[in-house]
Amino acid sequence: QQPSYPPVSIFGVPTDVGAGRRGASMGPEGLRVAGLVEALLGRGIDVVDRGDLKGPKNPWLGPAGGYRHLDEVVAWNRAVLEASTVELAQGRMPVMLGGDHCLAIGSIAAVANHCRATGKTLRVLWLDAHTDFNTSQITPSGNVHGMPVACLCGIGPEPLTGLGGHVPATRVSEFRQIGIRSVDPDEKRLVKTHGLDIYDMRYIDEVGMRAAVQQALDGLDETTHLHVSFDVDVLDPTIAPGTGTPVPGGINYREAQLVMEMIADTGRLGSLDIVEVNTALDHGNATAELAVDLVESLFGKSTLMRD
Ligand code: HAR
Ligand code: MN
Ligand code: MN
Ligand code: MN
Repeated sequence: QQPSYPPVSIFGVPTDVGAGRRGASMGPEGLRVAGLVEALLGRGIDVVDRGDLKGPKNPWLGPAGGYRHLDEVVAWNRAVLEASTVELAQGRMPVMLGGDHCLAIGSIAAVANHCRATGKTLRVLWLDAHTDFNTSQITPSGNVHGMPVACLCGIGPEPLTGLGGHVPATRVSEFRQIGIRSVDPDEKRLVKTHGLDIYDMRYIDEVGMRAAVQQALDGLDETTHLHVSFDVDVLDPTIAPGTGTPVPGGINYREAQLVMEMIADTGRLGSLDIVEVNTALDHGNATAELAVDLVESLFGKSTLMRD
């Protein structure tokens, strides 16, 4: 039985203000060139590409008060929040094309507000090499793309923690993180203190991706809004080289397909970020093309059985 999907609205968020390397700002166009819209149309999805959101350019400065480009990060996230809020209110599925992962502050704050307004339960599946739970006190870089989960959980600067008007925007218990293999020393302490539910690479090696994803998706029901935040650096750099902070030992092609297929089977996907595609670092457009292939699976394409 194929799950049905709400109509999809795609936005480009061409920014790298939260990142430590330039080039994620070209990610939206890389994903379009790789055929994202056509792939969704091919899945029978009602999809509209609403074009790129607008925001400030990257001033490329060092950290100030523990953050790089905080004002610019806030401005981009306001745009993401507003666009997502409008789409969710219309019963549509916002898909945000990054751009760096700081955009998840806006996209998930919008989804959390939507859940509060409609009585839905939020589950965030965070697919990433990194926990993105840094703060200005402990960040090794000042890059805000290493902080979105902390900000959403109320730990961070007021313009970001309060972006959607409700602090904290989300509870730690609403997150499940898969593919983690790079956590900074103080960040490690913080995620343990807060009890973040993490399925790291060692766990995936030991129990397998199927069991890990089953556990991460446990407890979903018809009231659940599932948000997937897909940082392409969750993938092994040998198959996804086009990203700013590659970490060896990531998930392989079949593991990635399985995650996406298992999410599709739940029928609960309500919103999506595809982030950290850096076309300046890619081999051709391979990383965007792989992301599109995986998104097809996320929208129900499978080899034999179900489509
Ligand atoms: N933990 C490092 C830092 O905070 C690297 C964070 C990298 N984050 C992303 N998104 N690429 O996951 O600087
Ligand atoms: Mn990330
Ligand atoms: Mn990452
Ligand atoms: Mn596929």
